[in-house]
Amino acid sequence: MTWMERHELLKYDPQALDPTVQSVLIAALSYAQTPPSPQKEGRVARYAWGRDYHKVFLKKLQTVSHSLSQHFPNEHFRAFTDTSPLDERFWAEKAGISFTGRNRLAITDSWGSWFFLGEILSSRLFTPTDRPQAAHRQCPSSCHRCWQSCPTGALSEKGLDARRCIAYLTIEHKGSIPLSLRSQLGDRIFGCDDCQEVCPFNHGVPSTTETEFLAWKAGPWVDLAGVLEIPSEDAFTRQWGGSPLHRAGFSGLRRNACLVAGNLRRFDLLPQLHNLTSDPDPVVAESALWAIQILESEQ
Ligand code: B12
Ligand code: SF4
Ligand code: SF4
Repeated sequence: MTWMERHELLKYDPQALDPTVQSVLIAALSYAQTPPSPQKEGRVARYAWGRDYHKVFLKKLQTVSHSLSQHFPNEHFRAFTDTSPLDERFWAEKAGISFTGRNRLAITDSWGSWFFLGEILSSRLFTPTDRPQAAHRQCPSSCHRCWQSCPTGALSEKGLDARRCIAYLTIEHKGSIPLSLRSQLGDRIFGCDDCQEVCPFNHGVPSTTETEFLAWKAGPWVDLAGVLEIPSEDAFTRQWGGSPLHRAGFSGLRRNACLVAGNLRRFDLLPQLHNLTSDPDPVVAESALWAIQILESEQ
């Protein structure tokens, strides 16, 4: 994520991004859903169960932008979610809709942290008409459940060490996952929700009504054999295009599936893993070999 260094100065200064910006309009879109039981294999973080929010949320923000442009024809409005250099949690806090918890996520009273953030950069100066509420809230001083629950110890008083975060390792990281962190992945094939699941603000939160999230593409679990057997990059894109899982890439998703197969002691997947040891992608081949070694040492 070296782009973050390049964006450092822009995170808190929208006018450095676009000198005409006068207001940042912040929006939140819930993706809250409860996982059905029983548990299966290849756990997927909640935000990725349905259609990619970059598409779903951006479309909504663009509709609002378009409508604002019609009301204020001499002004500019640009919509983003996730992809702007701005630190969206910081701006959500400024807007008064949330505070940033010890899990480093934006939290509101009614939605916990199960929501996406997006923004519209506006050349028109909007003046808030109500008083920010949530920005005054904070984590209870005695609560450190998110730190305690993190499987890799990525959270501490220093903040989040992204290099240890399973969300980073399974989604953004290219190449092999460090040996010392592989077993902590457990059954997680894409992303991680542990520091949100334990948060008291996330209990009893109403489900999202967004149909694009409720209609699952990946859903809460992904069949490991299916991922290990994807024959080509084209087949990968056909299956996962439009889902957040596409972000991990053909290499990353198969790498993750190998490690999860090892962690879950999936002896029945040994044939697929053996096939992958001769894969042209060295990261996938090495991850398959790691899983085989774990399984064979226990047979
Ligand atoms: C990069 C990024 C990530 C990275 C880094 C996360 C992070 N906390 O910064 C990774 C890939 C790990 C990640 C993971 C997730 N993300 Co993310 N991510 C972003 C993104 C694109 C940029 C955030 C950013 O600028 N971070 C950098 C700085 C500002 O963050 P910081 O934690 O305050 O930085 C401090 C630490 O890095 C620390 N530090 C620096 N070096 C070191 C070294 C050590 C050793 C330590 C301990 C600390 C440390 O110092 C920094 C300054 O205080 C935003 C979208 C956006 N544009 O804002 C989404 C965003 C924050 N992510 C989001 C989501 C949903 C997630 C996940 C929940 C996905 C999942 N389930 O797997 C996880 C949650 C992990 C967590 N507990 O934060 C949502 C959060 C919504 C909300 N309610 O808050 C956002 C806002 C996207 C969106 N548009 O909705 N994400
Ligand atoms: S997403 Fe998972 S690995 Fe990352 S900080 Fe939260 S609990 Fe830790
Ligand atoms: S688990 Fe506790 S400390 Fe962590 S974000 Fe939630 S309230 Fe804050």
